Amino acid sequence: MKKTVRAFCLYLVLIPVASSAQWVSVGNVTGVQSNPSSVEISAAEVKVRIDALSPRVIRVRYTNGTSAVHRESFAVVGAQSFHAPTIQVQPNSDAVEFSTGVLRVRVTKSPLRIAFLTPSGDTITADAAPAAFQGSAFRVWKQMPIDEHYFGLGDKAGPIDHRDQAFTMWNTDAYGWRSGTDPLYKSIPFFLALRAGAAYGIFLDNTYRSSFDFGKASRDRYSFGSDGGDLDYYFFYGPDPKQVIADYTALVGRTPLPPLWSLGYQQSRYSYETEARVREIASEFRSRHIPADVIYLDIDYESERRPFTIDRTRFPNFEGMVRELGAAGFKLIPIVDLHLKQEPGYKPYDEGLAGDHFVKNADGSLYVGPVWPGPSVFPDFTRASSRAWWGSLFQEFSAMGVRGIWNDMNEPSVFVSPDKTMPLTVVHRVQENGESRTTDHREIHNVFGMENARGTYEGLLRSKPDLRPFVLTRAAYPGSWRYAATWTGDNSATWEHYRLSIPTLLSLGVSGYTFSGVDVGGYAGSPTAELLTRWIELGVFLPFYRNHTEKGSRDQEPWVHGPEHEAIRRRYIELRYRLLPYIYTGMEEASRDGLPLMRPLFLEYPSSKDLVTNDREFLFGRDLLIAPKVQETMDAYTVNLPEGSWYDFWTGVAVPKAPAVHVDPALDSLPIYVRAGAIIPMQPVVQNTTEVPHGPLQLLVYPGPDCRGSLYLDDGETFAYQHNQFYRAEFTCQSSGQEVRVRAQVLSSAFRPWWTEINLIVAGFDSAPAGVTAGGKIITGWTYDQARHAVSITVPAAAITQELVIR
Ligand code: MIG
Repeated sequence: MKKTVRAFCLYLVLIPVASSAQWVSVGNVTGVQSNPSSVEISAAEVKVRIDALSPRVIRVRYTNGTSAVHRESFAVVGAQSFHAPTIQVQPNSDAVEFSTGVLRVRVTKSPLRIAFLTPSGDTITADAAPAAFQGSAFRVWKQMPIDEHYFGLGDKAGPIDHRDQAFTMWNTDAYGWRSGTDPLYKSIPFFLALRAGAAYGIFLDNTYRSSFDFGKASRDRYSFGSDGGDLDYYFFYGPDPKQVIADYTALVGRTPLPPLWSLGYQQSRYSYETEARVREIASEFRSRHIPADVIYLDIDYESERRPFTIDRTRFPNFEGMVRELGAAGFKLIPIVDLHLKQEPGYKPYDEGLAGDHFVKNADGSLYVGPVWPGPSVFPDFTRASSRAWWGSLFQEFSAMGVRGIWNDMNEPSVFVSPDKTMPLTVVHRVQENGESRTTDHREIHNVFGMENARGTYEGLLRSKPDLRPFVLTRAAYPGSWRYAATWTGDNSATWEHYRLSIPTLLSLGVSGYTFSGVDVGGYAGSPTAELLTRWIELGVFLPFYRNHTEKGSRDQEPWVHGPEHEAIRRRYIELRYRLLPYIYTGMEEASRDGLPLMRPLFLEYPSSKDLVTNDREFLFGRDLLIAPKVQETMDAYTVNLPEGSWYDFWTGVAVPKAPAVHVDPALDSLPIYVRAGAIIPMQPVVQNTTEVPHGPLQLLVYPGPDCRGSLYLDDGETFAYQHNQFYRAEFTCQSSGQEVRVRAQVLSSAFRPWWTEINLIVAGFDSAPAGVTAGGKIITGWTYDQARHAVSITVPAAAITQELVIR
């Protein structure tokens, strides 16, 4: 006991929040029990269980008297996808140790500290001090080498490298947020650490208010902890950062393949207030030939802001509007908030009350909080039966042809100060897989929005089981992407926010959130013409591409600043549609490997020291590098191209090597580079995704090392792809001297693609080639483009598997 007290004195210095209550360190190891793939270690104050889920994924759980009960996780869905290794635990006098073959886990005995090591004994990461508890709170400290960088944690707005900063996880409606505002809308307690090219990750599976400190409180240690719940974390070893994200998303789930239309351009505002206005917006897009797939309806379509109602004076023929705009290739996505007006006679309220579906106060009375409709009640989304009831409320919309729903305000946001959410004492019922219990808002707050989106997703799926649902959520916890895409809430129409789009979405991507975007153009305030144009350009390369703005701001549709800006914006939105084969293929890959479409450079080039913290540039998929101008007053700037060769996307010509690429992009030019070795599929422009592209599929071949590309296609909206109804092809190229060979392999052709011809455009020819053969036979009809250094050949779709040789 004496020792524990001494340890406590040490921690009091380290923890500024420590009040009079005592932090109790875990103490010394007193017993060890080994199992086939886990070890249970007893110490003075706790038990620690360490499970090897796979050779590179380790789960660490502490149990102490007051805090941990190890409840079922809201996030973890894929623990069974790993193969647990058999381990041999080697206890010796000062440590307990085992190896998984890929890494070693060493638990020092006096006091209990955990280290993860490489097989050769180098430290990957190690406790800097024993974990400690204070009532229901806990904290873990780990060593922080000076060259280690930290990424992830969800929608944290600021530099992608979180070093020297501290963060809180508490879902918060943060209108007016800016760089450094914390917490924000989402709580993703996962981070990836990178040092000298090697990565590991840690996911703290804890829904309570948690915090992460990467060297703000102390220079040589980082720490994480929570106010309550279990000290239960997962350690993922790379060393490839992609491996870390792949394993983490195998555990907590990945983004399902979204409907193709949800990758198109989307237009929103708070609010398009009448049916006539919605139709007008739709016909503007079509008559101006600006492609678009989705229009959003914000809260003013509702009657008295009551979810699931329609204001019939302003939307007299809502059903007809959905149908007619549907025929014109538009999906309408209504917002449906989770707060239901407390009003007898309002069906969702009456039904929910009768079914006992609402969150209650500790004394058993109904919890009522003020939001848009006035005094409101809230479905108890963690209760499976209440979630199912909520889902059933979407049947009417679904029957009208509504394919997507927007869930806002689900932090949950309540109009009370200062907390802007429910009291921590409200009672939630958790009902899952036969387990049934009650808990309070401290545990449920951070998963409330996820379970709200889940209810919506499952409801849409139940009413139209053949169609992939689309849900947009604002609040999130790990796993939310299984149900919904997300956006970063109420940003502002400023250059700062335009720039922040990049690090914020890169952080989300590293955190597992692939399908995410920002309000293009900015929500609060109104952008200048230049800012909106540049933002629409950048939006082409954000996974979720939606323009949205607040009430009272100026109109923000692509045409509002006159023909010159409109023409540029149209060209970029067209580029988005031309890139859909690449984008859709990328989302299909993400559904299988969990890697984000929008990637920080370090994900592909972990060993390039000078790229580690770069968050002005990013990769879109593996092969496109986007380097926007991020400051209004910036002149020429340097683009940091990673190792290897790169082509300029616009000119098609290889970028001269070093010293550096300087650009000063004019209003109509977003710097885009293509990795030498990429094969990018593109399609002809369409006005929306229901239109069949007219013309050949294009394959842009950029010869270089490791030359490959792939293409995935299906019907774009049903689940038939799960029964092999898809098309998949893989392409490779080989180059030597003035000779390039392109090969294709069709892996599945069960779904019949739209093209009958394929146009290959092969870059990198400084002069016209002598000839082209396909399958050994000389073909004619190819052309050489001097300016682009490119050879263009169009072949019948069926000939794609013949080897093409250009020399
Ligand atoms: O309190 O529905 O972030 O996108 O337009 C504001 C109105 C509520 C906040 C969302 C925003 C939406 C707005 N909502």
